[in-house]
Amino acid sequence: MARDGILGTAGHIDHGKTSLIHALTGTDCDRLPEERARGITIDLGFARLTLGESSFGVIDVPGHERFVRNMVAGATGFDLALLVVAADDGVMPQTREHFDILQLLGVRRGVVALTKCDAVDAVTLELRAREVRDLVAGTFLEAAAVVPTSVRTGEGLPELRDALAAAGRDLPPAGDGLPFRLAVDRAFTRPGHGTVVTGTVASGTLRADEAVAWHRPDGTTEAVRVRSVNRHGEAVDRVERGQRAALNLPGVPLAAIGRGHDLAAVGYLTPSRVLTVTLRAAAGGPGVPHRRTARLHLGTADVQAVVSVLDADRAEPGEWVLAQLFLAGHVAGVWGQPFVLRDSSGERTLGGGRILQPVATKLRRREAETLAVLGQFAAADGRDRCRIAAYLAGYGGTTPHDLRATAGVTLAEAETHVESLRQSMQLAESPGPGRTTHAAHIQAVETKVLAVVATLHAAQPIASSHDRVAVVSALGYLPEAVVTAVIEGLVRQKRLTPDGKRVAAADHTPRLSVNQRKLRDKIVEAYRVAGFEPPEPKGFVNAAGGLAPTLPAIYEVACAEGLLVALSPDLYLHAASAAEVTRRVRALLAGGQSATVGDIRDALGTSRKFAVPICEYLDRVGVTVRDGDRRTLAQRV
Ligand SMILES: Nc1nc2c(ncn2[C@@H]2O[C@H](COP(=O)(O)OP(=O)(O)OP(=O)(O)O)[C@@H](O)[C@H]2O)c(=O)[nH]1
Ligand SMILES: [Mg+2]
Repeated sequence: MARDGILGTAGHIDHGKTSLIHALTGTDCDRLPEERARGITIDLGFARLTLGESSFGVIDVPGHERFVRNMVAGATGFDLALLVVAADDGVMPQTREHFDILQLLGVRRGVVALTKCDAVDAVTLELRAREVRDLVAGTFLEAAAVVPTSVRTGEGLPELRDALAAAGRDLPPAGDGLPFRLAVDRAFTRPGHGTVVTGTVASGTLRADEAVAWHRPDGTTEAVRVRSVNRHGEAVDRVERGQRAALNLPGVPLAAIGRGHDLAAVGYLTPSRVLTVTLRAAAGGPGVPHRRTARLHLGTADVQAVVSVLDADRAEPGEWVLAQLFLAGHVAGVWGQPFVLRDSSGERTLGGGRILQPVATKLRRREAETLAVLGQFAAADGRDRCRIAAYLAGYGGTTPHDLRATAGVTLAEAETHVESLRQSMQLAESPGPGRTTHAAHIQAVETKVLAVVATLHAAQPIASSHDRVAVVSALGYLPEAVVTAVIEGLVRQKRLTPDGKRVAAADHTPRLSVNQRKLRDKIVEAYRVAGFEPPEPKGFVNAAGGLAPTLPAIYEVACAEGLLVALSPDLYLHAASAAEVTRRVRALLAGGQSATVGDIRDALGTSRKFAVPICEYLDRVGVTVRDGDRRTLAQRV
């Protein structure tokens, strides 16, 4: 089915672009007074061209070298390029530069018009045609029609229409399943309506009355309502990818919005000042060295950027590199989005490429593993892109919603791919609802957790298990939720053995049997409840039944595990009570105070029977020192 597309001009100044569009459409795109006075195009012009059953939004660009930035802003949405070369002048600098930009932006279809053919003889015309063929050899225009035209005589205009209709046939369907996105290229007010912005719909569909996210270059985002949607001056129900659209935003002041701002489905894009990209230095240019300052043209945005070349010292002319762009302002991009880099003075095109990470953090240069992953990312299919995006998202993982922008897939595709990658164990659950991460990250944490547990066992071979908190804190540099989830996963996989809030390695031979551990838990609980008036071990003989002979071993393990603290033979405190004792005695003796056993007994609210061994314990562990019958805090060295 025929669909609308965007037809855009390209070519050197004065080569007859605007005249040709006028002849084809009846619209004079030079609408600014200054353009009319100077006879040149300064900013983008818009028209509409009907070719058979297809209708094209036309964008006429300026050829002047000083306005290439406007050309780039328009060219970002071209489905079909009309490269204009004047037969009298031939291929000129902006013919080449515009043509480079079309290639960098990934334009795939087009036609060449050899204009002003009334002004040259047949031999010259033939020469120019050959010049053009040389220029386009090996590019998307290699097989394009080259049509001699004249707006003076009308020659070639029907042939040009036919050639454009043929080249514009079978455009990819509009319904791309992606959320709505549009880069604003113009803003104005319509009396009685308020602010109107225009742009080319880059993806998705927008209906009148919908809310969109308005992303500004300062990094802020605001939800705004689109009151009405216009196409070519008519109100319509909706606009879709590849169409020119005028959107009425009644709540937005004209001065607040303009070229370089983005409108997108709410929750789709995230503005960022760091991008990871694949970058090709322009073939005829100076190359792009590491740390080069440049201007990034993305959508209609034009932002100062510093290039960090990740896998080389520089991109030689014509060469692809992996790079990061550090920006002076925010841009809201998606995976695969094309961009152009020009030098800071706006004099030449340095290169261009595609976004790999629309929201990136600084990557270390020359890190082989990351570079290999990024290298695959540029050429990967949708499923692999989801896998790689999940890998790049790290431990925190990603959701199918995120993957729309970070992997350039639809929500339905993301859900299918995530499911299939989970089935094949390449993705794994990550903490948080609906989040998955790359299995490699989980495996790396699993390895670390198992190593920590092994170290704890080696340090205390007698302990049957170790507190999960000890494992989590040993890996304090990783997100706690991730480590906790990995421990649970290892327990489910039976690679760790659970023991209440504690865990043991699956191959660890515990000192205590399951029943002994149950008894240990009961005893420890009794000590916890008893506080500073602990029970006697022999009190558990009855409860232990057949296990009674093993009570000493159970106490030994409970102490090794840090659950009980031994004060003297047959006298134990719960670990929490022992900590509380230390805290209270420290408070009592603070500021150089001294105290007798009786004072300490009163401070703890216990009896002399326990206070004496408690004081001896405090001397032993270096909390207090004894001098006669008084104690003071030990001097800490
Ligand atoms: N003889 C002749 N002159 C032409 C033809 N087409 C355009 N011109 C003239 O060339 C001059 C430039 O034409 P424009 O259409 O403004 O050129 P442009 O490529 O749009 O220029 P910029 O937008 O400034 O880059 C004008 O004076 C036109 O009258 C043609 O087919 N034959
Ligand atoms: Mg013009």
